[in-house]
Amino acid sequence: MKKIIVQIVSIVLAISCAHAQSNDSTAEANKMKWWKDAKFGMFIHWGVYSVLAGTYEGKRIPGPGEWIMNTAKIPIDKYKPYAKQFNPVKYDPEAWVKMAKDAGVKYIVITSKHHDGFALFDSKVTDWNIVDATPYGKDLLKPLFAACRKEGIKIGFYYSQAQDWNHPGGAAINGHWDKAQDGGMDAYLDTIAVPQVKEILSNYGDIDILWWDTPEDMTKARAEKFIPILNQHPNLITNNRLGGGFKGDTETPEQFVPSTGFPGRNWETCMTMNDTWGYKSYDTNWKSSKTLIRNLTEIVSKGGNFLLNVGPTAEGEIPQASIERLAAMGKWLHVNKESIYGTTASPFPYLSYGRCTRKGQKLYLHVFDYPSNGSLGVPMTNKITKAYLLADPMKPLLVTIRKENKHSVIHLPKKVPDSINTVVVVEFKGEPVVSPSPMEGIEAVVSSQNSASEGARNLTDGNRLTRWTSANTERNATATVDFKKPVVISTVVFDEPWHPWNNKKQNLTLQYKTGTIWKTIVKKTTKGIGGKENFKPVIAQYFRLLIENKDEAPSLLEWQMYGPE
Ligand code: FHN
Repeated sequence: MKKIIVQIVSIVLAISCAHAQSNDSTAEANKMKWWKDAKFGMFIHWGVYSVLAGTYEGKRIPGPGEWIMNTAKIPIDKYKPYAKQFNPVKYDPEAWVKMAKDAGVKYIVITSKHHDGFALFDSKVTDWNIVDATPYGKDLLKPLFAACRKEGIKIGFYYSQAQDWNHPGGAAINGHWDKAQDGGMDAYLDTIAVPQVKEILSNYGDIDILWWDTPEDMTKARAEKFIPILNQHPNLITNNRLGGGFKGDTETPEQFVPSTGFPGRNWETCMTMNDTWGYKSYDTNWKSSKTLIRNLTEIVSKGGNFLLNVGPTAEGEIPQASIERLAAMGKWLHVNKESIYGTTASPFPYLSYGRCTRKGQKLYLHVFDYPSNGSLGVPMTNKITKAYLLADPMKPLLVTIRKENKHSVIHLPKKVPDSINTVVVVEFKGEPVVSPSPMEGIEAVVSSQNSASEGARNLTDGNRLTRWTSANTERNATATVDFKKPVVISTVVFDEPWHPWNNKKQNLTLQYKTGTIWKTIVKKTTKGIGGKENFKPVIAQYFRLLIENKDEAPSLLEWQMYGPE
């Protein structure tokens, strides 16, 4: 009898746990719904550093503009007076929000306080803020919040919870350089960071995102100081940078697009348009609109969001170069919005000509490299019921079937409709059944492997989450595949297991065998996240990859090759 009662209790417990869990995951999904659909946000880095604009005492200081105090080791009593020149009289938050909205931006995240500890809001816990320390004297976040609400744009505040170079006890990457910075970090968190986070979460109404940054010296106990506040805002989206092991809602790759995205996690690539977040008067290394539109597309095709930065001047103007780029993105999005917002990731691991996004029974093929013969391969076996250009939906495109590689072919107009990214819509039946890669089922013969768990089979298994690593002592590894018969190859893709910040490099050489000679097709130095190369079709049975890593055992997550689609 006792046994039966125990069993019943455990079943009831299991059911209620499962119920609670599904309630939790429903609440989580509801909370993230708008964010997942939004895809495109605008980051704003703005503060006293914008006055210096990259120059201190006549010297151009390297690195990002908002780091100038740390990089140039400016003492507090020399940095603080610059606030007297922070007078953004040209600040027009309504115009900023309108410009962002026209660009297709769905949310804005602004630095409420960056690492220099300066608050852009009317803080009562320190006078190192816009109201008390500057001639401008008015809260900058309040009118931005109001403008965003008016225009239906979501709003988030960035808050540097750990680093603070102007309050005693605040952390500093590379250490303090001014005695006045010394103090207890716990006291700093209790008297400045925690109360300020309460202020930004309650001064204006409910904000949508709280964006932590650089969890330097943040232990679990220190991070926990913020949790009760967060618990009072169940709809607030937070990122993974609080520290102390808190995962938050989003992963935040910075300045790069991860090759695999983050399966099972929401993620957002944040990126600058030039080489700085905060304004630098002489940084003109602007990314082109083409790069930015393609970055947005690539990120969305991998299931992520793009948070693209602008750094306004101390007078309150967004640089013209940023305005132009945002306008170009808006122009492209105006025609192609359906292929970005509310979409999910591509069903195809790779497409030689570009990227793909999906909404229900529609695939959006984003064509970066327009086929010279006008034939666009769709590597899936599903029946395609309709195809057309998103820019010209009334004109159907001819679809034929290429039996030999189970692809459909869309016949495109000869003249390239959009040289940056032509979007072709494909309507199809069923769930996508992707045609196998030519390397599927073929295991590479490698010069060595570290262990069975990082063995050769991981290299070509189609799973970019498993990894092959050569023996510890190896620096020049080889991997060879035998297709058993001649095949046509025109694209190679590599995925690597590192973050670009790890500064890892590998030299990769792809070769094919003709007679007894190995001939080189592609040579590439990768930066830790792999890459893709298209080349003139090569017919061969044997291909090999030479992987040189000068610092450690060569390693790859995946090596795949494809023929023309
Ligand atoms: O140090 C900051 C940097 O200034 C900038 O704010 C970026 C944005 O993601 N975050 C930090 C570096 O990761």
